[in-house]
Amino acid sequence: MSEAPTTACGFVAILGAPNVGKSTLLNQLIGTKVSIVSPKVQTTRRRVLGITIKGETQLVFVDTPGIFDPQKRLDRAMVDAALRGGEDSDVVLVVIDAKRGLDKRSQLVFQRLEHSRQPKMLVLNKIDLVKPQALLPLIEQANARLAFERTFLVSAAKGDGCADILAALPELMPEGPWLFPEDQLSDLSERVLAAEITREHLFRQLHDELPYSLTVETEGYATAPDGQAVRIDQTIYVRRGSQKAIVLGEGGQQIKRVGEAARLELEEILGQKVHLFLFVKVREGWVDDPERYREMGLDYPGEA
Ligand SMILES: Nc1nc2c(ncn2[C@@H]2O[C@H](COP(=O)(O)OP(=O)(O)OP(=O)(O)O)[C@@H](O)[C@H]2O)c(=O)[nH]1
Ligand SMILES: [Mg+2]
Repeated sequence: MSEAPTTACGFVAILGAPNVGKSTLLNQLIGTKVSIVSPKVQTTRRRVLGITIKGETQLVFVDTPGIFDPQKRLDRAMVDAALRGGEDSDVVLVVIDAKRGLDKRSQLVFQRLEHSRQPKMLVLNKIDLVKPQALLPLIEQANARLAFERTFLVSAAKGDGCADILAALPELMPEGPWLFPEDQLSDLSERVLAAEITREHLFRQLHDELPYSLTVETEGYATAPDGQAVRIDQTIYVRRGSQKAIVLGEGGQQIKRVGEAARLELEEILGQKVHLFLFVKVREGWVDDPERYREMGLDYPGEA
C-alpha cells in the first residue's frame, strides 16, 4: 500500500500601511481577483482570505486593511482586524511601497509588529516605480529595523517576483490537512464579493471623503432558473442627504456609471449575465451601528 503524501496548510498574513498594494499582491498570488483595489487609501475594510495550492501545501493568504493610526470607530475596527489577521498567521508578509520608502506610515507598521512572534518576510512592492539602485538602502534600513527571514522585490501590479514568494512559503507551513476544499479561492460569499465590487467602483469614481462615508450591502441575490443570469439588489448607505445627491448625480448619471462598471466586472468574475439594481439610502448613524459592522465582517469596537 502506498502512503498518501503528507499535506501542509498554513496562513500567510499580508500586512502594511494603507495603499502599499496588499490587495493587488493577494490577487496576483492566487491568480484571480478576490480583494478590491483602488488608488485611494483604506480601500480594504475587512480580512479577505485568498486560497491557493502549491504542490501538497494549501496556502491561505489573509489580506488585511492597512495599519494606520486610527481616529474614528470604523478606523479602529479596520486596524483591529488587520492586527488580528497577523496574530493568527504562520508567516507575515510585511509590504512596503518602494516608492514611498520607510516613511512615517511604514514606521508605524514596524512599530506595531515589533513584538509579533511570527516569522516575517519583507516585500518591497511597486519596484516598477523606482530605480534599482534605490532598493539596496531600503532593504538595509528595513532589515535593521525588524528581523526579516527573507526580502522579496516585487511588482504586484505586473506580477514580477510573486513566483519567488509562492516558492518560499510551503516549507514554512505546518503539516496538516487542507482546511478548505481544493477549488475554493476565497472566503467571501458571492453576495459580499458583489457588494465589495460596487464599493470599489464607488471608491474609484467618487472624490474626497465620500467613499469613506458609505457602505454597500447586498440585499438580494437571485439566480435565474436556467442559471444564466443573476439579479443583484444592493443598498448604498450614506450619512447625509447631500451625499446621497452626489452618489446619484445629476439625473442619476453618477450611480448609473458606477452600476455599469460594477455590473461589467461582476459579469466577468461570475461568468453570468448580471442585472444590478442599486439603491441609495441615508442612514446618518451607520458608522456607529453594530449591525453595519457585522455586515462588513468587522467586530464592533466599543468606546476608545
Ligand atoms: N505601479 C504600481 N502600482 C501598484 C503596484 N501594486 C499596487 N499598485 C497600485 O497601488 C494602489 C493601491 O493598491 P491596493 O492593492 O488597493 O493597496 P492596499 O495596500 O490593498 O490598500 P488598502 O486596502 O487601502 O490598505 C492601486 O492603485 C494599485 O493599482 C505595483 O506593483 N506597481
Ligand atoms: Mg487593500
